[in-house]
Amino acid sequence: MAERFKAIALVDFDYFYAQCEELRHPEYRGRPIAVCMLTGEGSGAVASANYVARKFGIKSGMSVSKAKSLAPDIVILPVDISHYQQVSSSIMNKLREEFRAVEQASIDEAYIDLGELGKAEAETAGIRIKQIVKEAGGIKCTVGIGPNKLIAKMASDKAKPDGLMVVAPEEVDSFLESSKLEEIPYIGRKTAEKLGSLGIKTIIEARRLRVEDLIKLFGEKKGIMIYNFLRGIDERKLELERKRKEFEKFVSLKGKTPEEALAEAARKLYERLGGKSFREVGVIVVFDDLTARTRSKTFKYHVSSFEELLSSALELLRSIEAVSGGKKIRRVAVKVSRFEKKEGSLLDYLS
Ligand code: DGT
Ligand code: CA
Ligand code: CA
Repeated sequence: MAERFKAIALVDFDYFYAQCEELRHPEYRGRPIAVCMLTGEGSGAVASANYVARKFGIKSGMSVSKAKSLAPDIVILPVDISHYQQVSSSIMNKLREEFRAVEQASIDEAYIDLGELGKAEAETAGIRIKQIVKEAGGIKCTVGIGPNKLIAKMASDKAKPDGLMVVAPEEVDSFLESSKLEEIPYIGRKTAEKLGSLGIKTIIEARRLRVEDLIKLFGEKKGIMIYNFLRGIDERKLELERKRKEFEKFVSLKGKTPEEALAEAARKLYERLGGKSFREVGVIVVFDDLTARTRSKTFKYHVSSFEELLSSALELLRSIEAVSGGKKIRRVAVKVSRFEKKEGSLLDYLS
């Protein structure tokens, strides 16, 4: 039987901004898409490109004009960060519901502590993570699993897109030996070039350097980190203690009236709050065309009753409906924030 190990997963959403756009613009599917930070008259840089665009050589950071010259047929869309944030937070919330320890590392990445597992169980957990991400946000993702954050991240980078890779402890060495120096996170191109100028081109060659040599080259902190990473050693813990500043709960209508869906969202949210009192309530309404509207209200004092939460949420919903011209509603959410300062409790991050 394969040995069990403390398994860490890194889930990374594939071509995230561009995939969010593909989902709400099915008419562009199959075409090259670049989501861009536009700065003015057609200028700007690519933030995320779908895989069709990547076949033309388009990547993040490239100028829009360069992207257009490589793929004249390309669809250029502006970054709509609040939409991607919304997709991301519904997925992250679902992951937190299912797993005990989740660290959101960026808008499209989270580390998950899976506990002690054998390789086959880790694979099953990875499939489950992909399924949750698909169900919660319609998003394809890649999951890397390893004995620490470093290996999880590298495995996910290697398995992109729509992939899953598990690297068990006994496989770490061969995994690293088949990887390029610049594939180690934080080593990057510049560091790899500096090592290259010293005749060091591979991970195996770099391992011959003493920790003192690496400290001389890169300073103490980075030098030690590189020394460890070259050997697959990474002691970084998941950062779970970051206090949540707000909680939100989305519910899809699916035959319910907006009021019913909102009441359900308020109830589920209230259950997660564990009695915490709050000063701000917000409502998010997502329409059938996937545009969204948000309204919020602030109380003079902290409140903690369900009745107050529900009645203010309903009031906010009505005020949004009053200005939405009868557009059909797809999903609603209730959120609360501005909590009373108290001793941190488990509920601050277990939700
Ligand atoms: P992937 O993971 O290779 O399938 O592709 P992405 O697009 O998900 O790339 P990733 O994971 O490196 O970054 C996640 C999101 O962060 C990406 O969708 C857009 C944003 N982003 C990444 N690189 C840049 C950049 O250079 N500029 C700007 N403005 N945004 C970026
Ligand atoms: Ca990422
Ligand atoms: Ca990504």
